[in-house]
Amino acid sequence: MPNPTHSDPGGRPDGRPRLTIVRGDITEQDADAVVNAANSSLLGGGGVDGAIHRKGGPDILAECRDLRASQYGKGLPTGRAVATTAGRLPARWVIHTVGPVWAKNEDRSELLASCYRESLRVAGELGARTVAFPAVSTGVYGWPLEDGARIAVETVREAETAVEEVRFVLFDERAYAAFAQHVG
Ligand code: AR6
Repeated sequence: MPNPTHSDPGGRPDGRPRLTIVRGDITEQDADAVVNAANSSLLGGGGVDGAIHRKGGPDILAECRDLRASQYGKGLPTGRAVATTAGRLPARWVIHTVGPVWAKNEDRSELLASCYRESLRVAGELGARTVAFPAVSTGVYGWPLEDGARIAVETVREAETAVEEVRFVLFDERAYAAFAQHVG
């Protein structure tokens, strides 16, 4: 019988990514791909999006404009993800995903889960082995942190992907604590 550790050099016999959490800045992550909490215009904004474009430089925005012109004239739909190169960031790619805006009277959890699933799908297509995620939708888009952390971890944990490591990069202690409840 083949030894499973030989057929799975990444050490993932169950086909699930390893989950880690760190406190830090997504723009400083040494990962193959970093995920951007973008908006559907793909033209930048505040929070993670602003930081990525500021530190990554103009090439990222130029690629986003090309994507708009070629495929997403009406905007990238919520829950979807698309990749560009990463400009001056240490990563190779930026995967832009559009989280849902929190709505008190409507359950949009599936759209938030879709951001994580779709980002991992795109990462897998690119051949990325390590992917760093921010806590999508929990800033400007108002998603309650504890719930956002639960959805993020559950979704990634259930994902079948060739990605070997998923790193959640949390900007502050509160976000780190919310994710720590689910990872570990
Ligand atoms: N590294 C890691 N996490 C960060 C960083 C950083 N550099 N900066 C902020 N966070 P947000 P959203 C945390 O607002 O809620 C933009 O304008 C932050 O504390 O970046 O999905 C876009 O253009 C929060 O926990 O994304 C959209 O219009 C989390 O990252 C809109 O904001 C997400 O906060 C998207 O809103």
